[in-house]
Amino acid sequence: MKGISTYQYLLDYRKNVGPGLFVLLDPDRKSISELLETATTAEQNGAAALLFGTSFLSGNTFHESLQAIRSTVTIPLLLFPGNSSQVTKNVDAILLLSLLSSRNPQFLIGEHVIAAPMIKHLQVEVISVAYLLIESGKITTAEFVSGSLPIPRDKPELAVAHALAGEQLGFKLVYLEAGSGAKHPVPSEMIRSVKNELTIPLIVGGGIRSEDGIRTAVQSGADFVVVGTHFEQFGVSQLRDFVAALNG
Ligand code: 1GP
Repeated sequence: MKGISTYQYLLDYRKNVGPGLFVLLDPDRKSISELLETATTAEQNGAAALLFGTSFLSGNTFHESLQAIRSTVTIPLLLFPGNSSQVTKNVDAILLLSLLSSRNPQFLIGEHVIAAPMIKHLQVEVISVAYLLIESGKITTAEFVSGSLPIPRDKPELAVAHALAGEQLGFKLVYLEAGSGAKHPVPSEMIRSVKNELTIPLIVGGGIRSEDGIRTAVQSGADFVVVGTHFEQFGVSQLRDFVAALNG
């Protein structure tokens, strides 16, 4: 990755390697040694990048975990922050998420204003993300904490309009998010409809727990697929198979 931005790495990865797996590491849910094991297994088995963060920080090992991962793995480490308090320079880039599916100014722009001077000071790369919560069969932490309604899962046209607005506003990625531990992942039809209209890469995550789930997301148009809960619950023995499933 030497000499190029993390965003350019992601664009090149998609173009030259194909769809990629992002493994989500949540410092509230696992010990430092467990997070390290997941991170190293992800790296050894071809994950495209690691996401690190949590929607509701309740533990106190955030920085220690991040430092341990940062000093062990070389694949890109992307901050996936629940709010401005998680901003750090100890990552390759910050996914600056704006919750475009909400009408809650705090997560549309408020947290960003709080974080902006710190991000500028730290001189860390920022990748702006149009973040869309999709209804997934139960209230997820992200929905609850953001106090926002998700996009109904049977309204792909609403997801398309939000994603297009994100691209037109200059966001660099779109993320269709069913929520961590979602009962149902983002519907294929919605992924397909959004992908058809976008020129920027599409990330899909939430509730994906199997190779079939990966295949469905990728075949519907996901450029990057995020998996967190499955590896937290069942360990990383299937990680290699999940990466293989990206290619059919
Ligand atoms: C959550 O999309 C990610 O932000 C991953 O979801 O934990 O359900 O895999 P899971």
